[in-house]
Amino acid sequence: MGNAETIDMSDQSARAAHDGANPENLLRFMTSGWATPPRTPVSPIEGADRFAARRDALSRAFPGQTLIVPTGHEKTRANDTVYPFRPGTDFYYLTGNVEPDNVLVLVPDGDVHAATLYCEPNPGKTDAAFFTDRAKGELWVGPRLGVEQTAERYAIATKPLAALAHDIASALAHGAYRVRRGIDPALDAALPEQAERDAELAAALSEMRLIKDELEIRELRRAIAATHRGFDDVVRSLPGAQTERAVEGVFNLRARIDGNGVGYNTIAASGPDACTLHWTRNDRRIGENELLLLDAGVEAETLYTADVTRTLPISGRFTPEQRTVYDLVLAAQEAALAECKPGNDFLDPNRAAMHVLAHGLQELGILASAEEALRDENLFYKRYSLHNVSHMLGIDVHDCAAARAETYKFGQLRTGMVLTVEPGLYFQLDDLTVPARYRGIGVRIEDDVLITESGVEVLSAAIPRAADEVETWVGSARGQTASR
Ligand SMILES: [Mn+2]
Repeated sequence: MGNAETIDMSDQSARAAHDGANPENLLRFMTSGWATPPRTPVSPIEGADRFAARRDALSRAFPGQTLIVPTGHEKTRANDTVYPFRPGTDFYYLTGNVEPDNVLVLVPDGDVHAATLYCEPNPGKTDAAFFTDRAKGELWVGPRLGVEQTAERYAIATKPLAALAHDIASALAHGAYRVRRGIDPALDAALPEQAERDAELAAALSEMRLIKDELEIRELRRAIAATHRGFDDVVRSLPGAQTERAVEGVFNLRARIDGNGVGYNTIAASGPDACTLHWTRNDRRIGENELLLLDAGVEAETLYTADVTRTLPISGRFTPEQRTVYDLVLAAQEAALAECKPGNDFLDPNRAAMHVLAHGLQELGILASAEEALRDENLFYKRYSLHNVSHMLGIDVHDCAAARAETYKFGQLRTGMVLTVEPGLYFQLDDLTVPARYRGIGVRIEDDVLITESGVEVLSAAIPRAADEVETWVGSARGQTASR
């Protein structure tokens, strides 16, 4: 048994250095004279039964063992300011709950488990903390939902977080446990390491998420539709956009209006910055005849995120070199999409795309021999394409990351999986193996797809993709501005 009794759930920062002290008289004055809050009933979240079904499935996978899944805490940005809170993915998948600090505990109860969500109480204004505690006080950061209302809203038994340490300690006294590590440092420190057992819990949770249900697919569609609006906003702004940062700002505004925000940091890469895969500095001025690679996704209020990339000619017209590279990447994507069907290897779309890219690179005189480049002991095409074309997509942009290789990377595509298909070519400015006229060109085309019984549905198909469509899309925005 660990030293779970010592888990420190107390808050760190009651008062900041620049706050004054509160005299006793003020404390008395502040805690009196408030109306009794109305006890408004809370309606259950949509899909409460699905969250319960997921907890049941997890319970069946680990009979007789205590399972602990925390959501994590707010992270300090500097001193007493914090980043916006993002719930732990697995915790959210099992509860739908979005408040920080909470912990889900499944304790064996006969053949099944009893699930309890530990959360922060809402003491209202009966306790001076409501105005003295900057981190959790109601007047500083807004009220918590509280123990009773959390139970109603999320259709799950609840207890105050203060009871967590004691309850975990007594559960552990009766048997084995597993904890979702890497989310809550205090819990991790209090529970002795058992790397393999805890990794198995993380893998099981990731593998549950490999197949999406109808509600999840609906939320992904919403996130993708919002992302489409964000791309439209960017395209409309392009004639006046002078910097990558302006592009990022336009997309992120849409993400904040239509969802929680972005599902990952927006990549707004102009010109040669597109050759840096995860370019998020976004600090460059955009040149007139350059490409803009925009890799961005809106996260829906339910945390499901899109992940879409388009590469746009700023002027509304691809140069011949840009067009050549673009069409090659598009052909690779089409070849990959044709391999997206149930029963195929997860890696089949990647193999198809790399075959097309390697042969295209040979035609451009960049690779001496595509067949040589494709051999396992060479993989020379990777110098220009760098990454595989697919990853799972869901609550996390790189979803199901803890799944075992045999169920994900070396597994098969199955109906209900949602993944990206995103080939790219990146010709670095200083790459002497590339003809000078192609250097500094980076192109990625990324769509989000659902594996269906009959093959594949491209969920992001409404966002212009073929080179002519992209030119029309960007060009029409330029036309409107020119007539201003
Ligand atoms: Mn992606």
